[in-house]
Amino acid sequence: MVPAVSTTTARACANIALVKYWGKRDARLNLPAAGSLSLTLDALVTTTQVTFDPALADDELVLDGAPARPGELARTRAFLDLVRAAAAITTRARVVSKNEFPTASGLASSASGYAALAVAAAGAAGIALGPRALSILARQGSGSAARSLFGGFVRMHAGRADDGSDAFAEPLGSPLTTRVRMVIAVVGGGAPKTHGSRDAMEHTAATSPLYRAWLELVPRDLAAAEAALAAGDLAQLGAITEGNALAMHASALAARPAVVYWQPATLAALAEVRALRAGGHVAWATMDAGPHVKVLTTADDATGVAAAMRKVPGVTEVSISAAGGPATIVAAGAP
Ligand code: 2P0
Repeated sequence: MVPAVSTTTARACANIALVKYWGKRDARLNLPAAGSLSLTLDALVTTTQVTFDPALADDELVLDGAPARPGELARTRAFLDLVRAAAAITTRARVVSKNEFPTASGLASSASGYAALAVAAAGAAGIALGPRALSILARQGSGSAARSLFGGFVRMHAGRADDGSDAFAEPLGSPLTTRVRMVIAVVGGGAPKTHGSRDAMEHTAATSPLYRAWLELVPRDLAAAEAALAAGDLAQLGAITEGNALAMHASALAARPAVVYWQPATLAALAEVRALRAGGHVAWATMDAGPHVKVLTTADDATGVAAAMRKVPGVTEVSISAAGGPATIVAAGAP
């Protein structure tokens, strides 16, 4: 039994994949076609309050101070339905979510958003779920959200079960966790992305002649990245990170019609990363479903790398993140 009105607030950090998630084996349960590996980032935080309230006729969603668009509300309602089913309740909820991201970052917030929502909604509904169950729940909101339940380096398992019970993430300890930094270079002022990642990965899987090669590559990159993490070998991890992101984009570029996220400044930023490396810095690039370039580097090198990225024409904003912690409840009880 849920109390008449029940509120929980949770926070979660976004993550950037070093070995990417790009394609699904089941769209309904949102099961990834392959595993992935990410770094949770402390500078990209979503805080979400969920209030189950019997007085509500429908779910409500406020994002960054404004009522959400119908599509966003529908996706959140479907997610809350999963939580209601697990808690055996029918009460509607008010969800108030706020992103503390660098301004105009143009960065995806579905990872931190659905991780914070999973923790807050489960808490407010009164269901006690362990980290693995929360990761499975968050995955059904957004695949990358399954990883944002955890801090530091995180491994997502594709799993094999039809019901998705083995498609969850778990943290990976590494001597590199405290040493690494991610420099995020925003290209194009954070304009809305040209292709949403959900549609683009489906289109790539359906039409790209390189998609099969991508699926064959991921397990090899995952094994090598895990070995590099265990050994504390940042050069090896960086080489895998950059190669894997470019392979993901190669598969998308080969889709018909092509999925092209790159802008001229993207190429300039990637060239700067190679130049930094040639100059003796630790700097390895990765890119997601957008034109921005993220640079894996060290605490010692981060300031110099960020300064160099700021000088790249077309780069509009640069921020530095350290490894972030796990998703947590920050407040619970009556509103
Ligand atoms: C990643 N991306 O591993 C990859 C790389 C984008 C490029 O995870 O459909 O928003 O909600 O499960 O999690 C973005 O995909 O996709 C993503 P859905 P999601 O970070």
